[in-house]
Amino acid sequence: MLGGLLAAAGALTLALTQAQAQAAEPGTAELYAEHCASCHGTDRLGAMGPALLPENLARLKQADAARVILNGRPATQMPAFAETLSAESAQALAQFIYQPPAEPPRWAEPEILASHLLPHPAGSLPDEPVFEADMLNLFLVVEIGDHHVTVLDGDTMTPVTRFASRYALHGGPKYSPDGRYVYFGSRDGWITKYDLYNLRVVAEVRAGINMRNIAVSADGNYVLAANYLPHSLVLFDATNLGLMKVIDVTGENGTSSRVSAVYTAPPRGSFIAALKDLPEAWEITVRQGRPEVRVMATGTYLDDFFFDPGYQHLIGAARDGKHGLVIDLDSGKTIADLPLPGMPHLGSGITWDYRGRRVMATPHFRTGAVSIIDMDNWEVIKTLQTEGPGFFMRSHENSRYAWVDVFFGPNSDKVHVIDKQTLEIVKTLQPAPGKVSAHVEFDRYGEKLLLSVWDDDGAVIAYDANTLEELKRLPMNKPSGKYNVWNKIRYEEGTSH
Ligand code: DHE
Repeated sequence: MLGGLLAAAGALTLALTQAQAQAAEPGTAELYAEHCASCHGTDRLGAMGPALLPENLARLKQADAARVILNGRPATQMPAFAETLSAESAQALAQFIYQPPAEPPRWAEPEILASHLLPHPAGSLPDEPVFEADMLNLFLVVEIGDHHVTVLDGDTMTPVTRFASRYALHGGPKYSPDGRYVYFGSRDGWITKYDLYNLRVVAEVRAGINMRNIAVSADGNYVLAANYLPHSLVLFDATNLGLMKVIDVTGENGTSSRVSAVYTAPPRGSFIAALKDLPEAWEITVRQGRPEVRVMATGTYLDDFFFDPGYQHLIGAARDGKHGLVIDLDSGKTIADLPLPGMPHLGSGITWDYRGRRVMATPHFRTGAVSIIDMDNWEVIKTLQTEGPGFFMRSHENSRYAWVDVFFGPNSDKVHVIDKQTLEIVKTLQPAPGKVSAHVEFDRYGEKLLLSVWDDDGAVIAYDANTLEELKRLPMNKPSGKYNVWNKIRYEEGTSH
C-alpha cells in the first residue's frame, strides 16, 4: 500500500517536472523535432547520433550539453547550431533531453530484431587474411575522440587500417577464441562484430538503450550483453548476432535491476554477472541453446568485480567503496571481506606469482594507492602509495613490471612502473606533460607495450618492456583502451578479460 502511494507520488512528481519543463519552455519539443530528431531519433533513442536520454547523458553536464548544441563537436557529425538557435533555446533543449520521456523507452525483442544488420553473413567472406601480419599479435586501439578503431600490427607497431565505430565504445572488445573476429560494445547498446581477416564489419545488433558491456562465451558460440536500460541481459548467437533470448533481470521480490557487468568464466563454461540494484550475482549457463540462471546472494550491491585465475572466486567491490568481498562461486557463499578503502577498481585487477604465492593488485578510484593482496589467505600484503588515484593496471607474465596510471588529480600525466618482485615503484614516467597518460597493453610476448596519451591531440606510445625506453609515438585521437589478440584469447594474467 505504502509502496503504491510512494510510486503514485513519484509518478506525480515526474509528471509535474515534465509539465513544468514544458511550461517553462513552450515549443522545445518542436525545436527538438526540427533540429535534433533526424539524427538522434524522434523518440530520443538515437539513430546516426547517440541516444539523448538521461541515462545515456549521465556522463555529460547539462551546461556542457548546451555548449555542444551551440558549438558542435569537433571531428564528429554533430554540427554547431549557434547561428540557428539562441543560447536560451539551446539551454531549453539541453533541459528537455535530460528529462525522462513521457513514455518509458522500450527495447525488447521486436526492437532488437529490427535493429539487426548482417552485411556479411558467416561463411560469405574468404578465410584467409587480406594482409600479412602475425594475426595473433594484432592490437585494436579504441579512439574515443572521434569514435574510430585502429588495427595495429604488434610486430612493427604500424597501423593496418582505421575504421569508424559506433558512438562511445566502452569496455574491452571481446575476441572469438581463434582471434579472427572481435565484438565491440557501445554505451548506446550496439554490438558490432568485425572480421579481422577481411577488415570488415560483418554483423551488428542493438541489444539495449544503455549497455554496460558484453562477454563472449569461452567456446565462442554466444555473446551476452549486460544492460542498464532496460534491465536485461540479452543472449545472441555469436555467428551472426541473431537474437536468442532477452532475460529480464528481476529478483524474487519483483525488483528489477541494472547489470553492473558480465564476464565469461571459461573453466565453468558459464557467464557471471553482478547486479547493481539487487544484492545478487548471477551465473548464466547456456544449455541446448537456452540460458539457465543460478542466483547467488551477495549481501551487498556489487559495482565492479574480478576473478581468480581458476574462476573459483569472484572478488567484488561493494558499492560503499570501502571494502571488497570474496565469493566462492561453487557454494555461492561470501568467504572473505577485504579491507579496501578508497573504492578499488577491481575490473582493472591483475595477478602474478610473488615468492611462490599468487597475488592480485588493484588501483583505487578515490585514493592514490595500489593494494596488493595474497590470494591464498585474502590478506592485503602491501598498500603502495601512488601520486594519485589510478584507473588501469597492466602487466604480462613475461614482464617483471606492472604499470599503473595516475588517472585523476594534478599528476594525471604520470604513470608508475612497479617491480612485481620488490613491490616497489621503480620508475615514474611523464610522457606528455599536462596530458593524461593511461592504460597499457603488452604485445603477445611481453616485450613491448603501448601506452595512451588520452587527448584529442593524443598518441599511443610504444615502449620496450624491459628497458622502459620509448620506441615509437603514433598520433591518435584520444586513444583509450588497447587490446592485444593473443593476450585476450589466452586470458593472459596481466591483462583484462
Ligand atoms: Fe569503464 C572497462 C565500468 C568509466 C574506459 N568500465 C569497464 C568495465 C566496466 C566499466 C564494468 C569492464 C567491461 C569490459 O571490459 O567488459 N567505467 C565503468 C564505470 O562504472 C565508470 C566508472 C562510470 C561509467 O560512466 O560507466 C566507467 N570507463 C569509464 C571512463 O570514464 C573511461 C575512462 C572512458 C570511457 O571510455 O568511458 C572508461 N572502461 C574504460 C576502458 C575499459 C573499461 C578503456 C576497458 C579496459 C580494459 O583494458 O579492458
